[in-house]
Amino acid sequence: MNFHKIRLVLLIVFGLCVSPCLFAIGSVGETKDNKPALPVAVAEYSADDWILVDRNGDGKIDYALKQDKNGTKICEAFDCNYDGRMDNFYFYETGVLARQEIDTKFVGKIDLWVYLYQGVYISAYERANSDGVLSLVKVFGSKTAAGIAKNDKS
Ligand SMILES: [Ca+2]
Ligand SMILES: [Ca+2]
Repeated sequence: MNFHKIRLVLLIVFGLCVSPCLFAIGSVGETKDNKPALPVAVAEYSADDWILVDRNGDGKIDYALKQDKNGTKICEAFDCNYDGRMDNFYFYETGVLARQEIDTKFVGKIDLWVYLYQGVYISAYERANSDGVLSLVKVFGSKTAAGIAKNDKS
């Protein structure tokens, strides 16, 4: 096995370990499930499983946080426009931000997915139209799992 093949195998293994969600990235024109992975209605968030916060003091929950038994973040949901529906969702892997799903139009459907590398670098994003069809897919760099899969085929 030559150096390039060993490097490719190591990069793929690293990518699989760091951010498996990146392999969910689609392509323009492909239908994307634009339903949020978490409930939209703030009433569906139970204080048994979530830390609930009323950020603006109007008596309605608008932030929810789920942690594991060690206090590591698993996911967060925000109601950014305080209309009773969560519209901004953060998903963590081993406590590191891996993906954000946003309902940018506040209609109860996700239309923007942002994938992160090491919790801070945007490695890719996808945007869907109102029918859930991907209208924009952008993948950045070659240090991400998606970039390796896309660019490094040696
Ligand atoms: Ca509130
Ligand atoms: Ca909302």
